[in-house]
Amino acid sequence: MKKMNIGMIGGGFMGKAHSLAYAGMPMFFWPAPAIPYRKTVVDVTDELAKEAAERLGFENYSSDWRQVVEDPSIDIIDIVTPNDSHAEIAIAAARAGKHIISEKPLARNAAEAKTMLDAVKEAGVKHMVAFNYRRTPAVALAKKYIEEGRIGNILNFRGTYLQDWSADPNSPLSWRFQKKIAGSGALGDIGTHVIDFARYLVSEISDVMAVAKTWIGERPIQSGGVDKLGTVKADADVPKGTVDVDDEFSTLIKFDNGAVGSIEATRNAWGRNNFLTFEIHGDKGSLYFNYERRDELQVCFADDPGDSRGFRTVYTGPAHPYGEGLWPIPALGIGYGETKIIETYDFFKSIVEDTQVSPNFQDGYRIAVISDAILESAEKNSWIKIQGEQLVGAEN
Ligand code: NAI
Ligand code: SOE
Repeated sequence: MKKMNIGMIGGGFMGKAHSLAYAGMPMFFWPAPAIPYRKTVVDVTDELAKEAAERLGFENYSSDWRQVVEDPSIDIIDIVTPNDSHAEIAIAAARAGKHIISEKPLARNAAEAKTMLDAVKEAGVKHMVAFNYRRTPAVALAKKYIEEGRIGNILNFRGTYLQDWSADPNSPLSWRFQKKIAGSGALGDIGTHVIDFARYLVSEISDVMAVAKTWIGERPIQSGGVDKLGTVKADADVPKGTVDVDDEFSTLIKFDNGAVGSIEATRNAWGRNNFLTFEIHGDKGSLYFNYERRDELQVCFADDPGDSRGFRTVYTGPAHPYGEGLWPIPALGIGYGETKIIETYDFFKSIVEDTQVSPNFQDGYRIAVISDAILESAEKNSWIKIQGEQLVGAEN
């Protein structure tokens, strides 16, 4: 069976998740489109890269991503570094003719994302942006029901992404709080996942009206290494650095197809962990999903008998999207790892079958345009019309 060599740039949290997916994909989806081979992993020092190679199962390691991007034996470049390096690595990888999967957000802002989109288009390589939550089977099932007309015309989408890992002011100054690295805060980090849901499930977003807040203006500087995402608390005497991104935003949205709704995200919501939800109302029914209960899709169909109409739970399993490769009985448990395995499967399939998978750099760019508009709206306290070509579905 064909093998494809991976050069993975970054060996942190997402390095772990993507490595697990490379190892696991053929175990779930067989025959696999091709076998992912973990060839070379890169981190900022040889020491970190060596440790990542041992831990994550890569044959080689390097502290120079440019060398790996130029290596003729590498087929795919996987970008799992913080947001400020996505563009430079992706553009170099595209020019070297590599297929590319990049973590989200695609870039720090729309202008940067556009340079990446232009580069992959010019090079003719396959590209994917890793909004993996849409590959949760229950989310793909919601998409299927919507496409089948089961809930009719969509009237409203309400999406949230609530976490609490940064609610404590003593949790450290992750790169996720620094504009020069992250681009934006809760918006780019987690709000973009909800924007992806909204575009995937409903339609393109046409207008936004937002508020944004930074609740904690400075945080203890961490001493380097992989981010601990709030799990360590600094002592009182640790020097502090400035937070210059949003902790929270809420926005009203209008869609191209006439639907309306809202999106909100915060990492300061005590008690919420990975509370990534949507509720969608159509004129024939409603759907509700919460990632904290990701085996379940709540459905209510208007044509159910009146005396038993109400939300009921569908547990995803073999009868549902991706069921052919996952576990043989519903509710055995879909995890974060499975969403990444499915993502890897679809990406490899697109390469082997010469199609363009979604979400791709067009989607990543478009989501960056919407994110920029949300910040502009919050700053100007006014509705912002989303500019640029409407890209949903193009080249998918
Ligand atoms: P992390 O901080 O845990 O790991 C980043 C790794 O990249 C570190 O090992 C760091 O040393 C390395 N690195 C930094 N600059 C580098 C460079 N120039 N060359 C080589 N290595 C470099 O970060 P994490 O959480 O893995 O985030 C990485 C990306 O993944 C971000 O864009 C983030 O937004 C995204 N992400 C996506 C998630 C999802 O659900 N799809 C979940 C978590 C993160
Ligand atoms: C931190 O908020 C984080 O790791 C995000 O970066 C991811 O995108 C999200 O999936 C989980 O939380």
